[in-house]
Amino acid sequence: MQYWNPTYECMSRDEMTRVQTERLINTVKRVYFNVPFYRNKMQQAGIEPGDIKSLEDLKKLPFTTKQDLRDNYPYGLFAVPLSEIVRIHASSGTTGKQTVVGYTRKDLDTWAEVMARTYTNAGGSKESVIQVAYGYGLFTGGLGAHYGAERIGASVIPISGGNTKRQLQIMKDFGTTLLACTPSYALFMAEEMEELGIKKNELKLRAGVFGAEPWSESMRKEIEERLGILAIDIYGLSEIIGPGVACDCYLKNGMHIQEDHFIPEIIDPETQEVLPYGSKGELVFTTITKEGLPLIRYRTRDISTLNNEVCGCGRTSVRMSKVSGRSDDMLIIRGVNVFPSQIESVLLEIGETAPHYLLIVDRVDNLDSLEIWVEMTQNMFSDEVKRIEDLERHIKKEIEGTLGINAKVKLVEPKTIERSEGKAKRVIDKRKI
Ligand code: DLL
Repeated sequence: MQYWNPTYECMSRDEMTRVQTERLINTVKRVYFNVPFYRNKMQQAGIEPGDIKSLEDLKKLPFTTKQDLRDNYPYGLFAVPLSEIVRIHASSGTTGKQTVVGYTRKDLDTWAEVMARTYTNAGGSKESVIQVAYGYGLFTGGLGAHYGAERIGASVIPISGGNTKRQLQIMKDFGTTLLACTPSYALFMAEEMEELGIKKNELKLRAGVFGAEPWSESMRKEIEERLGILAIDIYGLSEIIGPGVACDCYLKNGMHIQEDHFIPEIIDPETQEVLPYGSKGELVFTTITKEGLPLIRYRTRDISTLNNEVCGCGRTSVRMSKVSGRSDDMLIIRGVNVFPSQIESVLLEIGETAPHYLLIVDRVDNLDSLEIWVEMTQNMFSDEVKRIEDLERHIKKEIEGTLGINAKVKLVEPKTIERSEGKAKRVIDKRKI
């Protein structure tokens, strides 16, 4: 089957505008009456729900940011009572506070629907055997990919991330046809495969849906060649629903946005002005069917461009280009979102080092690595080696406990880290993706 839901995926622009307008009007009413945060924001901007009559009016509405979610942690932006929420996920935020998202039963249904479209785009069907190697847990990757795979009737292998040898053994023995994981993990699997002497023609793998982190066209080519598959890019973020907000079709010419659920805009991140199709800028989404956590004009911080030309695959949805960067300093390390400020607050909390640090991110053997350089104080510099090593271990453990990432910590001599007169350079990203 080529489409999962042709009614919506191939809808005419006029019809889509009608659907979006009706859903937008309802969403605005719902947040105004159910979420004090939105009511206050709209009142401050002098807007009432009745002012929103068309898609053109969207730009009158104020933006929502990750900070707003943090300020209303954990449930303050939910538009339904907690008794209606059937699932909670979370993704990392600064200073240890997670961004918490909640789903009603209908939201889970919507999520499975958009993920079903994603798999269908990748050639998946009820005949597929889908290995879900995204992490299961608070991260939306695992369970999001899981329920979408069940929705299309595929046989799902909920293996989660890690244990690569076992992944490959299962892939071979269980006849996996479709792999869902981060692109860097896919490449790592390809490498392990070669090391273990498994040939790609011994596998039944046909396609992969890869996302949760930025990756380039050259990385796509490499994955496709080494695994002998079609590699589909899948985009999403927890705040909007999780994976499935947009995905490639087999033409791989921009990701189709599931516009009957999410309205995209591109803005200039500095002036916040809405930019025309084709311009590069920050992606903004408004959810128009979500019940638990509807978000109005959510600033994703992801840099992309929108294309409204009808695709050769027949889908009429607006497409987004591969994410080319971020308009903030968030890093994605092995699929975990990390803000330098989170690391800074762990260091400050421990308080035994100087307040100068540098994060060195690299990709070794197709896996991201993080090294943290922290300056010692003058006093400590003269300390014995054992005490320094103990502190390195302590910092490493704290970082792992708070952020869930494995980092190499190196205490360096005072004044090693370059000082800056303007914005401090905290990150050296050596990854070539
Ligand atoms: O990463 C959801 C997801 C899971 C998407 C599995 C795709 C596959 P968060 O943890 O909230 O959610 O992180 C969202 O990850 O704002 C982007 O910066 C980045 N991101 C997600 N998909 C892509 C992609 C999930 N295909 C943040 N390309 C987003 C580039 C991506 N960046």
